Amino acid sequence: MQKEFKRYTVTSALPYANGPLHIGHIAGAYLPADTYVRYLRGKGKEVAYVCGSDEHGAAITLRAKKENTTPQAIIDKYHQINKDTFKRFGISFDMYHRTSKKIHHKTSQEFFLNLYEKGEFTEKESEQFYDEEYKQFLADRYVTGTCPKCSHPAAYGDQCEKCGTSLNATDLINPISTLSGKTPVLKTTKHWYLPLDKYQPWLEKWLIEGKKGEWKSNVFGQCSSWLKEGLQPRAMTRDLDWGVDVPLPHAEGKKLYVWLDAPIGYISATKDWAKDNDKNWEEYWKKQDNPADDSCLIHFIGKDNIVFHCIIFPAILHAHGEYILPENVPANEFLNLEGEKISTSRNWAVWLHEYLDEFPGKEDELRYVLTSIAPETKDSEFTWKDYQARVNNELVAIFGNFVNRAVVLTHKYFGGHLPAATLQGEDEAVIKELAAFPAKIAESIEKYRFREALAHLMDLARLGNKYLADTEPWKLIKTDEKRTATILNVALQIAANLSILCEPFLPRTAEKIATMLNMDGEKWDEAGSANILLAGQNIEKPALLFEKIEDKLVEEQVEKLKATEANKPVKVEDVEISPQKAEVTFDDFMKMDIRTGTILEAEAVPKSNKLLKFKVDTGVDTRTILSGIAKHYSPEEMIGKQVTVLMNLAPRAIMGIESQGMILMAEDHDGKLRLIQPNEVTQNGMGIS
Ligand code: B3M
Ligand code: ZN
Repeated sequence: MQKEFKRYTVTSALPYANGPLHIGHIAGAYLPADTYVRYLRGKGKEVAYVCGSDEHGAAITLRAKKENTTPQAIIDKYHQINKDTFKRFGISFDMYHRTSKKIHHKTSQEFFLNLYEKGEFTEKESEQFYDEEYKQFLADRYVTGTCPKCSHPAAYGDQCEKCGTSLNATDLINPISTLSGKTPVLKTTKHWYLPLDKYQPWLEKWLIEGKKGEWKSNVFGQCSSWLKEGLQPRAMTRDLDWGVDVPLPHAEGKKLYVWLDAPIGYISATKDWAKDNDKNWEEYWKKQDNPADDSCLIHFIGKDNIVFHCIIFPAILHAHGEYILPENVPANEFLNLEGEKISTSRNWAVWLHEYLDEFPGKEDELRYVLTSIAPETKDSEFTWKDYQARVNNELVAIFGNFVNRAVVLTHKYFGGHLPAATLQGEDEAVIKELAAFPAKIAESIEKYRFREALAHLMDLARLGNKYLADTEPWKLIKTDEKRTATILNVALQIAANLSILCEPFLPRTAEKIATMLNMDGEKWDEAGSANILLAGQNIEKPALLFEKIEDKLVEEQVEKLKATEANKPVKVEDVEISPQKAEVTFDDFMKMDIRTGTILEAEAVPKSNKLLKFKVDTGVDTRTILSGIAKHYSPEEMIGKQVTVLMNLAPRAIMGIESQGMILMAEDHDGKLRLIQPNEVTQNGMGIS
């Protein structure tokens, strides 16, 4: 059962001001939130929808280093770009704040002091990684290494983005400094820790008992697995020169952990919004005397932020005591692009500001497609072909076509005045169906099922189209003007409903229809009725809602994507390149027996979609080797290829077959495998060193 709230505090993850926004960001944390708050506002609820730039942390300082400039220059540049881009796209934040603002520094310091004075932190000296060359302690993104949980080789010092686990830097295996590329040393330093282990029982009760069946299963599942493993204390301070100062004496050079200050950024943003809008920020964040007056707090985020919003920030809010806790955290999974992961460093992305420049006036088309394919329960994929198909076959052919026909025919037969209706059975049946739509769409939105909600909306347009197709007013006009009048009245009432109900999803389209139909600013609760428009009122000339997307336009986009990727030199500091592994000695290396060999036979391994089985002539013998490359090479194309073989790898059985060595491959950062072959064909069994 959905609880009723009169006031909502809705947040979208604060994007780091270290780069522009791409469609993956938008589909994850912004578009669903915007849809949700537009719906709430349509329902007449009080809403504060806040967001802003996250301007602290290694994401900013490392970017500044890469662009050879200052953190301040980076945040100023990207804050402005992202703020403008959101606005152009129609994301309707009440406040787009920034964490560099004074009020934010003050708010997060007060929060820290509140917990400090209550004795909630544990002060502890411990050994932390230190880069001797850069004379800097390393935590978070300053250090990468192998994840102790899932063995991902490029986990960060605070989190593994592959398995989502939150880490302490010293948990990493084979740590490497992002600054110097060297193995860090350990050095003693003092920090203030939040004893998450102490909050574990409380979190279990609040989250596991309280949110089961209510939160999305992808979110709940991640949280319960972390809780099962047991939470560890987590440092809330860092040795850095960029961020919010730790507000304690003798804490020079110490800053608040970015994941402490950033979520408090939601509160700072609300304070600034309230100040300018004659509101009381505390109503939006603090527990009220009567719990029924509490606000409903909802965090929209991407899946990599789950631990911070579902475990750490709630623990902080709870430790403070005066604050409400999130009702829900409807995190989305990731959006892929044209078969590959979106990658900022490789420029494999559709940048929102570029889309807006290149597809002027087509904001709603992108909103439509991104909501239709939203990664709500699992990763999903954007392709330009699919974008084109959805716009052409759904928005143009169904939605736009229906509204356009109703308006055009009204002009043609009734001079642009809404004709009066005399309802019959078939009209009443359609009106009855219409009446069910607002609740159906609302229910899906309230469950954060935006794809489903949008599908219902399209069904309403389909209903309108079917009604016109069944009644054929263009034929009827010749014999029965009165009946035609009724049909166009009902059709335009459906169009008016579409305007109200599509507003959360397609705000510009909603406005266009409302203008065409001379609507009166009707809101959600007025939808479902066939009496929105009044007989006799003016209907404006038809304005085209959507245009067909031509092949050329999407082909150009695919070309652009491929071209930028091919031209892009791979940079070592790009985060997706796994860092250098721990040093080995010459003797270690010489232990490996690597030789040239030729594939004699190749076949797929039954029941495996990864493995190929090879017979390899290694110059010394013919042996069986299994290799997990079936997704990258077919057995046929492997036969006759000369390869490089690690000969003395201990044999091991995979799916009941013994593999006696390893064929060497290069793996790019997206997991594509390529054979390592000698430059020219040589004998088999040649040693490689
Ligand atoms: N700045 C976004 C990210 O992890 C991060 C979100 C903060 S929300 C308080 O990419
Ligand atoms: Zn991991």
